[in-house]
Amino acid sequence: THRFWDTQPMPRLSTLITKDESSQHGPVDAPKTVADVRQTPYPLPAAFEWVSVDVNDDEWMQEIYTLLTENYVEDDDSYFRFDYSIPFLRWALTPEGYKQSWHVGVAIKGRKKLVGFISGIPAKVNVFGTSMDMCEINFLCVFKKYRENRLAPVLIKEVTRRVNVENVWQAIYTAGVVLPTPVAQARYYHRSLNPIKLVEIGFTRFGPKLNKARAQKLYKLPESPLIPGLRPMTPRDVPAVHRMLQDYLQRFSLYTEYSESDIAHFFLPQEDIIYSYVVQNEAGETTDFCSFYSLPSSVLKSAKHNKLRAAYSYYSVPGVHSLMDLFKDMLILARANGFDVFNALDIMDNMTVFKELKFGIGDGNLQYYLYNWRTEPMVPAQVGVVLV
Ligand code: YNC
Repeated sequence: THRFWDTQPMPRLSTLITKDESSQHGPVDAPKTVADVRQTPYPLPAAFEWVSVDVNDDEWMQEIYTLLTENYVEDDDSYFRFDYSIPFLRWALTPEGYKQSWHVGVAIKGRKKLVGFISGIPAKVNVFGTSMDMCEINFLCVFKKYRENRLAPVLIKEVTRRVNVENVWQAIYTAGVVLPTPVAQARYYHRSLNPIKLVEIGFTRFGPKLNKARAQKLYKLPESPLIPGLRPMTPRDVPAVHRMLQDYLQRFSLYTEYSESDIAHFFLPQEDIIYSYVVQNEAGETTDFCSFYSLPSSVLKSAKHNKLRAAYSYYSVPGVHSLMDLFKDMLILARANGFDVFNALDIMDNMTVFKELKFGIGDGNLQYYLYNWRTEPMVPAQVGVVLV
């Protein structure tokens, strides 16, 4: 049982396997209006207070960074912890129409010191043909010392309240843990770019038939991309990328409906944040698109290295070229940009490239959730959403 999650408007866990109640698509809760929403913040322990974090304030941004870099997601054996950079976090938290009130912090009273955080950004999400204004939830974190004190449910209830007062009633989020109730369960795959370092830091192990020299040869990549006309995306490409991505994403059961301003915000290249490329043919037409983002991890148990540079597959749209060829060029570009590993989920059509491009399966799943929306469970190939 889940003391908190059983009180929330989520389908019961049994629906994950049985599909029984799932022919009904719609909200789990009876519809409410803004007037029904609690007007005051939820109470906190006396030592703490709520803050709506101003991400344009460098000191507060540093606080979010410190909280996350010391306390955010680790692997099961604590070899690595995500190390989202400050510019990355700003990028992730400030699409057009973002709301400061959805960047929810718990601070020590009277001090610029965060002990908890959760964020929401607005997103238009399409689920089996129904388009909804939703909130995309990310970066839920509680300082290690204050764990297991039921602070997470308060953060979740408070962000829900602040989303509901804006007349938004659904949310999308992902998590490693299984809670009531995933709409899909995806898996990470990893492609070594710097196999020797990955072994040194405990990310991978050489199998029985692999040693340093063999691994280097196995994972060797060309110096520069192979697709003629592939180049970084520029502001002039925004309308074409918008069109390509929107057309492509419609084939999935779950996807984001991006505005043109979202496309500019989320895809224009920024070093160490987002890498996006288009293919332009000789007639000047933009035919294909691919992108990955940069999310390093702190290396916690190595004397030799303290950072893992990981590239994560974001959105790609094959056109004239195959997804295989686009992924191959992304591997080449990621390696050329100094990344150690290229990660991708088995969502969209990604599964089709993993074997030939020498990706290996990771451990642990990434669960996709919709808050207050009952729908049919999906296989990863139906999922068209990547959350950073
Ligand atoms: C989690 N990841 O099951 P029950 S992902 C949601 N997402 O509740 P306490 C989680 N709930 O089972 P702690 C969760 N992890 O009793 C745990 N829970 O019903 C549930 N880790 O609370 C848990 N970041 O405060 C239990 O636990 C209850 O002190 C226990 O805090 C949890 O960002 C946490 O993995 C995760 O910082 C904050 O362990 C802490 O352990 C931590 O006693 C490392 O909490 C970092 C980490 C999570 C990354 C993410 C997505 C979050 C989604 C939250 C749900 C959003 C709902 C939609 C809201 C908007 C609605 C509208 C409209």
